[in-house]
Amino acid sequence: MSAPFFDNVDRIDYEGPEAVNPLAFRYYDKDREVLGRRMEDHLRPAVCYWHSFNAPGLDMFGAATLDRPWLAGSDSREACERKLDAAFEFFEKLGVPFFCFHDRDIAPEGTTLAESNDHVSRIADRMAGRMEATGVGLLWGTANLFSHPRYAAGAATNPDPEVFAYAAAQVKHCLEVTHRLGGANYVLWGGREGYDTLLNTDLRREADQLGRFMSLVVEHKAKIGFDGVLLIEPKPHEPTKHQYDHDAAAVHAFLQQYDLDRSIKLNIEVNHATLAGHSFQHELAYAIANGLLGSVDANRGDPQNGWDTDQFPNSVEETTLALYEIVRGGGLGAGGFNFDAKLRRQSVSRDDLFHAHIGGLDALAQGLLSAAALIDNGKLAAFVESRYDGWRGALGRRILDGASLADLSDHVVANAVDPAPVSGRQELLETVVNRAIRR
Ligand code: XUL
Ligand code: CO
Repeated sequence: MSAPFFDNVDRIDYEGPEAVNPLAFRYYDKDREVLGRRMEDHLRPAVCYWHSFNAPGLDMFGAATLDRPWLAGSDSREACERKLDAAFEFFEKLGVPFFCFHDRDIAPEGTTLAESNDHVSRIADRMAGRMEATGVGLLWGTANLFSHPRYAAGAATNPDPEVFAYAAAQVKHCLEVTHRLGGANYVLWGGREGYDTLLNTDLRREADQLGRFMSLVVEHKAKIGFDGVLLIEPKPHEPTKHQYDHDAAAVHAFLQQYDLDRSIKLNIEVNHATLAGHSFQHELAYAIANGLLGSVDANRGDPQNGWDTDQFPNSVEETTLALYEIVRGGGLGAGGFNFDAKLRRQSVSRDDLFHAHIGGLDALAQGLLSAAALIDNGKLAAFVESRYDGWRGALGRRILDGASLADLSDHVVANAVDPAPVSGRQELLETVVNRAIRR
């Protein structure tokens, strides 16, 4: 079967909150100005190749369920060309500005690295043509360093240096292809960089290996003149018991330890944040507070399940809090919102891909509008500002400027200091948020 693959769907348009057409946006109106910037420029949404065009609906208990005609004979280059057609038809009809891929999503693995690289390069040539013709850009590329059995014990953190070398060679090629396609970022998810048991693991050595690997990537990026942003994507576990890039704070410490904190930023994923026991808002706030926010993988977990369910975002409260942090933090820069989200196994129809992305984009747009309302009314910011007033006063400045414990002791005794508790107003602030949410 060949294109069109989605012939029962036309271009998805914005039809407003009262629309009845399920194949239309109710809130995502890409040209609408929000706080002086187009909605599309705030969100920079991207569709991912892997969940939407590669995954056939397998799970550990059962076979493929999804209607994905382009996947027939999925190991061949011809099938990958069909997949490219399907993907670009979808990107255009949905009207998103970006997509993302792993090298192994777009082209088959060969019997040697040279053959694999050749497959990737040839598909990338076709891809460049489609990008040119449609105006759809690459938000980021990444190398799959976790599916092949050679990576079972990790890539950079593998006990075998030959595996490190193989992974380095694969990233070199994928980084160059991403550069050639004008990618805005390059992502490194440490798929199996972690351990299943400490009984066979040298933690110290593996951290140094990972630090060395990232330094090599930074060096090669400069060498080829790629001016996109390098991003590490934190995740606490799955597939390994413990992933080294556990959360934003752990990656921050790693980057500082290996002197990489000015060269690499973070790709924050919602469901990875919640797996780590954090909220999405927390991971964003941490990254922004430390100048590390790069991009976002948009999805959601299931509160009753402890794994990475990668469902499409649908909580407007969650997207509101996230966009409040992002917009106040200065925006996503070269980053965007990549839908690293997959359909449920029973959502077998091809057009379910549209319903999922329309819902996800509307949830982001509702979050953006709600965040803008919170920023406009200024209540949260004013409260936080006034809460720290004392730190702008004489005592606060003295403490930060170097008062010693003895100085502070003298101050408390001399002035009979006796601070009274002040309300943190949590419930009031939660209501401020709820009242701003655009449902
Ligand atoms: C896995 C995950 C990856 C990365 C890219 O949980 O999120 O798809 O986003 O390798
Ligand atoms: Co991801």
